[in-house]
This record gives sequence, C-alpha cells and structure tokens, in this order.
Amino acid sequence: MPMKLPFFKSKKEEIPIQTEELTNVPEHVAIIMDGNGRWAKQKGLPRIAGHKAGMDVVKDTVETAVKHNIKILTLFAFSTENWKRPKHEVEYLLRLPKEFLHIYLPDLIKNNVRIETIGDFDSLPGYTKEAVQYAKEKTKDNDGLLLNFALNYGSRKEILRAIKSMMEDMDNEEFSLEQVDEKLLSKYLYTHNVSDPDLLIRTSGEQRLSNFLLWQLAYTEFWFTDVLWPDFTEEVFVKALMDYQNRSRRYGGI
Ligand code: V07
Repeated sequence: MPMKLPFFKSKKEEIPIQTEELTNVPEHVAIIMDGNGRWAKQKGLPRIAGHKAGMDVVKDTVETAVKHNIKILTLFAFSTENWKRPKHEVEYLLRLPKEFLHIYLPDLIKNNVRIETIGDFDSLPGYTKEAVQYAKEKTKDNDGLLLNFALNYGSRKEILRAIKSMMEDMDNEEFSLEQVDEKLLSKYLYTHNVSDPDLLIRTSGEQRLSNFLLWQLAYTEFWFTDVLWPDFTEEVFVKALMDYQNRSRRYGGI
C-alpha cells in the first residue's frame, strides 16, 4: 500500500492558473495600471516603491499576454496630467522606462516583442527618449506582441493634435471637407497603425477613463478590479480574459 503523502497546498495552488488555451482572446488589450501609490502607502513605503513594484508587474503582464496570444498590449504608463505630481516623483517615473529596458529588453527581444509608444514623445526628457528610441529600433522587425506604451499621453490633446494636423492638410488641398470622416480622423491619431482595444482593464477600483483613448474605446468592453496594480497577477489577468470571453459569447448567441 502506498504511503500517504502529506497534503501541501501552496498559496499559488489555491487559484488554479488557466493552462488550457482560451478561446476568443481579445486581440488588443489596454490597461490603466492604477493603485501603485496606494499599494506603497498601505505598506508604509514611499510612493516610488509602488511604481518600482508596478514596473516588475509590467514584465509579468507582458509574459501573460504573449502566452495567451494577445496581439497588442497598450499600457498607460505616464499621462500628460502626471506632470502635476511632485518633481521628484515625475523624475522617478520618467526614469523607469530606461530601468525597465535595461533589465528586460533582452527578454522582450527573445519573446519577439515589438515596442512602440503613443503620446507626445518629443517633450519627454532626453534620458527617457534615448532609451525608448533604442528599444523601438531594436525591436522594430519583431512580429510577436506589440507592446505599446502610452507615454506622456492625453486623449483630448491627441484628438486636438489630429484635428489641427488634418486641417493643415486640408488647407494644402490634400482632401476636401466632404472627405473628412471617422476613418480619416483615425489616421491622424497616435494609434493610426493599431486596431481599437477590445478590452480595457483598470485596476485599483477606480471606474473612470482619465483621458485615456477616448476615441478608440467607443466599442470596447470595460473590466474593473479592486486589485492594486502591483498585486495584478496572471490569475487576475486570466479572469479578465475569461470574463471577456463570456461577454462576447453572449453577444454571439443573440
Ligand atoms: C512605469 C510602472 C508601471 C505602473 C505605472 C506607473 C509606473 C514600464 C515603463 C516603460 C515605459 C516605456 C518603455 C518601457 C517601459 C514605465 C513609466 C512608468 C513612465 F519603453 N513601467 N513604467 N514607464 N511604471
């Protein structure tokens, strides 16, 4: 008779990780990575410790996205409103792209990930621009996951910029007023080369858009969780993907 083994249950095993392939995975997932400051406060740490923890969760999230065959992942990393934060916090945040890439770029290249950004790139500090530009160039021919960072991004500014640029082109008689439609305006947005998100995730319990992708989210499914961004795990991500799968299954049944 075989000896009975002691029963172990690790914390990780309490929630089984989805190993079977998900069906109807969203092609494009956008995430508002909120709750880093609150996470740090709860632990009695400075806010920047939350941002650092959040950065490592970005890497895990990219791996989950690759694993489940998501094609585009757009992450809201720095908004045009974030400049209003204390100077030392802004500087810390804007050093994170370089730090992230220093640690993880080789892995991203191995995983066939292409890095892109949306937002006012030119107004970023040199140390941010140089690191990100280098990563964009290094990964430009990769055809796996498109990892799209919203950096110095604000949706109303994006739409205004698009309209101004479109009016300039109309002045130069590239097209007439009658030709201006949704499709044409879309071509002037930062997101001209990507499809609209299928799923938007926002962590940390807030249920607003905070000037993120206002035009592009017109038909997107929204998914909110109270989990703070540094606690966002594969389990939580897969739960969002499964809820998305169930929602679209219902629509399909009608
Ligand atoms: C930032 C970590 C995630 C939580 C939200 C705020 C703090 C990764 C990047 C990044 C950006 C561009 C890039 C490579 C990495 C990043 C900022 C903040 C400004 F090419 N995380 N992360 N950028 N946080």
